[in-house]
Amino acid sequence: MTDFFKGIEKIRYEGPESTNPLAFRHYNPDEMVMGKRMEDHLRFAVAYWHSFAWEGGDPFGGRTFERPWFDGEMDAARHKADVAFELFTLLGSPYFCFHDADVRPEGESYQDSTKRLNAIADIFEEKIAQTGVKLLWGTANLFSNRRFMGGAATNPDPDVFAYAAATIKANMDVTRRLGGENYVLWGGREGYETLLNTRMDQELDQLGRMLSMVVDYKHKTGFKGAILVEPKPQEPTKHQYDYDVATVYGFLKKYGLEDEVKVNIEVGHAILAGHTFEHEVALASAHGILGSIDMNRNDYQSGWDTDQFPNNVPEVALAYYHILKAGGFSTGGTNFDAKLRRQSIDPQDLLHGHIGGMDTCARGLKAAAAIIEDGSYDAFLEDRYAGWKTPEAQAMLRGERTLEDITARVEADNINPRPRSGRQEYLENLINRFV
Ligand code: XLS
Ligand code: NI
Ligand code: NI
Repeated sequence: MTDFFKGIEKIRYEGPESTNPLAFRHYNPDEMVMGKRMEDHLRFAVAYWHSFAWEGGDPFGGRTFERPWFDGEMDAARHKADVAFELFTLLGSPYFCFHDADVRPEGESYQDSTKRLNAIADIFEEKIAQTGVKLLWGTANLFSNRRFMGGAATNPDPDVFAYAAATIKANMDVTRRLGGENYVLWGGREGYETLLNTRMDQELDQLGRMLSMVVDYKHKTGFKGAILVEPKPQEPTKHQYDYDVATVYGFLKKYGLEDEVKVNIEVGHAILAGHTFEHEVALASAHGILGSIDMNRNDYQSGWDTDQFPNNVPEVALAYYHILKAGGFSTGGTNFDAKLRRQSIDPQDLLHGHIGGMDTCARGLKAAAAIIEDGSYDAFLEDRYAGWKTPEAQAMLRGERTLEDITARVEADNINPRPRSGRQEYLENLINRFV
C-alpha cells in the first residue's frame, strides 16, 4: 500500500439513504437488473490518463495538481501504477484503460519507449493477477508528442505514418498480453487545421490503410478483442476525420471494414458533433457497430470537450436503454473518460468523481431497465410501426414492388393516409416516470 489515499477504505454500497460521501447510494454490484448483475451490465473502467496523468492545466495556467509521480522517470511510473491499482480496488472498478504515454515516460527512441512500456506491462500483469482488475482497452497516444503535430496515420510524412504503425503494434501487443477486451483508436490529430495545406483524399486513404493493417494484425495474432474507433468532430484539430458515428460508418464501408471495426462512443464528443449521446448510441446500434462507451459529460456553455464526470441521469438512462435493447455490452463497457476540475486537487476528489459517476450510471441503468420492464414505451413504438407488418408493406420493403406497382395500388385502393399524432409530450411524460 502507498500512503496516497491515506486511510480511505474500500467504497461500499450503503443505499439511497446514506449520507456518507465515500459510499455508493445506487451502484450495488451484485444487484440483479433484468437477470444480470449490475457490475456485469455496466462494466466500469477507470481511465488512467485523466486520473493519473492529467495535471489540472488549462489554456491560461499550468499544473494545479501535485502528484508524487509527476516529472519522474521509471520509478515514478511504478509508483503511479501502485496508486492506480489502489484506486481501482478502492472503487471496486472491474476494469481500467490506458494509453502508452499515461503509464511510462517517453524514451529516447522508439525501441526505448517500447522497452519502457513492456516493463510497465510486466507490473500490470502481476497486479491484474493479484487484484482481479482487468483491462477493458488499451490504446496508443498518437497526438501528444510533437512528432504527431500534423497527424499520425494522416501525416504528410510517411516516416510519421511508419512510427505510428510501429507504436500501434507495440500497444496492441501489450493489450493482447494483458488480456485486454478491446483495442481503441481515437484519431487524436487525424484531421486538419486548414484545407490549404491538406490533401483530404490522400489522408483518408492513409487512415484506411492503417486501420486495415490493424485488423490484419488482430487476426494474425489471434487477438480476441474488438477493434474500436472513437468518433470526435473537432478538437484538437479543426476538423477530425472520424467526425461522428455516421461518418465513421461511411468510412468503414468505403474501406471494407464495417464487419471488423466497431465504435467507442463518448458523450462529450456526441455533444460537440451537434447530436445527443443517445442518438450516437442508437445509430451505432442500428448499423451493428456499437462497441463501448466513454462516459462523461460536457459543459453545455463552454463548447469544448470538458470531460466532466457524468451527473445527468436522464441522458445516461436513454443511452443505456439503447444499449440494453441492443443486448447489452459484449466486449465493451463504461469507461470514465472524465477528469476532475482543476481546483479539485486532493486525492479524495478522485473518489468523489468516480463515486458520483458510478451512482449516476447505476441510476440510469435501473431507469432504462424499468422502462423496458414496464413495456408501455416499447408497446407504443411497436404500435407506431405496426402497419409495416402487413404482407403488402413487407413486400414493398423487401424490394418486391416497383414504383409502378405501388402507384397502381394507390390508385386502385384510393389510398389517402390520415396523419396520426407522434405523441411526443405523452412519451416525454412516460419516460419521466422512470428517470
Ligand atoms: C479525447 C478522447 C480520448 C480517447 C482515448 O477526447 O476521448 O481520451 O478516449 O484516446
Ligand atoms: Ni474518449
Ligand atoms: Ni474525449
